[in-house]
Amino acid sequence: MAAVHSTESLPAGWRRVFLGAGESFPAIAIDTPACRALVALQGAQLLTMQPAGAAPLLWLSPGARYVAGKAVRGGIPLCFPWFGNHPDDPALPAHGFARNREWRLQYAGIDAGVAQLQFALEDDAQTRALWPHIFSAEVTLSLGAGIDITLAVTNRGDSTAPVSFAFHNYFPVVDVAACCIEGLAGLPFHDKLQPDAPLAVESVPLRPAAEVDRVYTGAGGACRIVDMTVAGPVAQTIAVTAPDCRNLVVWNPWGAKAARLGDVPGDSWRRFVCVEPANVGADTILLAAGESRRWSMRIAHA
Ligand code: TA6
Repeated sequence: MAAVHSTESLPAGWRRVFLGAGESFPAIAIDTPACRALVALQGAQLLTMQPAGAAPLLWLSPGARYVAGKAVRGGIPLCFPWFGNHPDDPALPAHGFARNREWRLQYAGIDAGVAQLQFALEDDAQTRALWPHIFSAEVTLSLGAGIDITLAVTNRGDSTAPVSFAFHNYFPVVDVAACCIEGLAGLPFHDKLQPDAPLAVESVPLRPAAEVDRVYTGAGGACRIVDMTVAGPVAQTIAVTAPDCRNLVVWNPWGAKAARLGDVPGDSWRRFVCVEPANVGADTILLAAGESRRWSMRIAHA
């Protein structure tokens, strides 16, 4: 694949843009007959994506901040190489460093009408200080009628590397209190809001009615977010499939916690629900020296 390092190398109609007050947060604005999207180089993070003639597939906070090294609230933040608090030091950044580092754009092009982008990240002194492993990672995005994303990681060190990750998706809903997440019934879950509680088992489609922060296990990697408030014969439904992921994390901070986040203004917390295919906790991946693994996810209107 040809390396792409400058605006001139982007396909016609795509633009290199800079986000935020300081105009210093580089991103790529994608415009094709199939979709429009915005991808930040930091975190190789897909921020927005709207298929032609359809509703957006992702939510981006109206209060999102574009500051180098700080996570952006919305789209698909990539939590890697750990999920949640750092396994050894909770004072270190939550959810790993991948979403806070600028990735190198390796390729940008269009194949059969589908936008293709590939980003790369390798270890350096900063990452090794946080996670003492030598690695290379690639994120590949295919954007057409839906979103296909793949994370590929190679352990280039000589010791086993523990990897936990999540595709921390923010999905748009009219009102989180009137949406339904299907595909979780029968799955055990850990409720992070009741850390000492034993695993519970989901019995029905989840309809959030208060702050929710749950890690489901044994997920078959498929679920649907049904926006029950969308008028019309069929509520808007977004289907998520990620067969390589054994966990699904569901999160919404609700009003009180959202107010403390600082980048979810007003009642915008009502407009999203996070449903995150992941491999975390007991499903952390032990990547052997020299081993490569990849995990994929598809998001589309059902
Ligand atoms: O995925 C759920 C979660 O782990 C929640 O506990 C909450 O912390 C959320 O991620 C957002 O984390 P962030 O660091 O992006 O604010």
